[in-house]
Amino acid sequence: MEQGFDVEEIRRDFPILQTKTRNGKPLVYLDSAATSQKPVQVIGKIEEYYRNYNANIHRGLYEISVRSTDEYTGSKEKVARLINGGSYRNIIYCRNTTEAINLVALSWADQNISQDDIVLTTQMEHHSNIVPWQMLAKKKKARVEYAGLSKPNLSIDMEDYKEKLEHGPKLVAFSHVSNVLGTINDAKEMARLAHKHGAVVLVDGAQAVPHMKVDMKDIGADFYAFSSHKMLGPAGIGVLYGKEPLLEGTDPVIGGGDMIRSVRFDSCTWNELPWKFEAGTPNIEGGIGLGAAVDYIEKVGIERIRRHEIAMTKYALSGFEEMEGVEIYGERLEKVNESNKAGVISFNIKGVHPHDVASIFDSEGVAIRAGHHCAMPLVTQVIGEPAVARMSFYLYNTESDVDKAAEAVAKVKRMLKRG
Ligand code: C6P
Repeated sequence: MEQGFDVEEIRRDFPILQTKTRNGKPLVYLDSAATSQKPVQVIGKIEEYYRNYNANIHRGLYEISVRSTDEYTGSKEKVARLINGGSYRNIIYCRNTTEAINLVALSWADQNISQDDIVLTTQMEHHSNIVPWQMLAKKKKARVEYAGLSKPNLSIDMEDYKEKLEHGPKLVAFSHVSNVLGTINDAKEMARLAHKHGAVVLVDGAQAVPHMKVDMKDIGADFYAFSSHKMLGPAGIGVLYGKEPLLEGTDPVIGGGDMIRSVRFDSCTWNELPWKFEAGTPNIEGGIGLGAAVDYIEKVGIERIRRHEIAMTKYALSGFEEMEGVEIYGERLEKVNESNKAGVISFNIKGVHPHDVASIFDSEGVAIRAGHHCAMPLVTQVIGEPAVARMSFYLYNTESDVDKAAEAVAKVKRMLKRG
């Protein structure tokens, strides 16, 4: 493996990876696209907060409140640094990617999109980048359009994307990395083209930031959303990055404590960025835990994580593509490279429902996800299956994990394969 990247040493930081499943098998965790495991450094940071400086932020002049405020704001500085996204002022904390996208839908989009306007998205989106736009379109009598995918590799059909841009969308919203196919989209080029047509650009980076170098200045997105729980941090905290002029020009949608500068009986004024979008007491330990997750990722090195995952992905594809009766969706091994495929592989075993596949994997201690992966239009209408099985990798996975998955496929075939 990569020089300076000792997976065994990394695995020792993740207590859950030392555990066994109920039938005594070592846990093989291949579902990091759903949520990642957490290292002791993150768990410990949250405990440190509760043990030593648990206090509300922005509200106390006493020592532990100043400390919690500093740690919380400091975590935003770390997030901003990780994504080259300016400062804490550009980083709004919400619950997750879903809430971050909905925040844009309910604020900027609600305030700027009107009847007959178009929101352009793609056919590979997670529901959280489809449903908010459908809801908005219904309310505003606007329209949602979808850029199609090219076959057979199911990457975004750039010709179709360009053609749909000619319709003049007000907002273009697409995922950086597909949670089903692992496809890495050329976010920079897609944002450049959208901007050329005068659209505002939102990128769903839920599957990108945990796994690869993501640079806001380079990509140029106006809004970018991701979740802490997929990047070694705690659940219940997510990030909306926004460019300052857009955030400044947008009114908040949730009113209450901390989001105001002054309140009178007849009016109020907003607090400065990012606080005007964070009404009420936030998820303080979540923010602080996310900061520790960023520290961990930076210590290992995001480029090294990427190289480890692409090696794992190629290793898995080389085995799975050879298996009789196994169909894989997305880019094939011969075309896979560091810039087009993340560590996500969806597949089906001919004649077997993916839920049965996942159950048999589970009996071997191998955790994978099966279903529509909250991307129902992609799975049912584009791939044309009711569900798919999916394995996904992170920095703590090994070739031995992939071997266990391959053994589980053999077991599925022995037990269930019909025809
Ligand atoms: N995908 C998966 O198993 P939340 O749940 O808000 O943290 O993230 C939503 C989300 C948005 N976009 C993409 C591309 C995603 O992959 C996800 C979450 C998980 O694939 C849970 S459904």
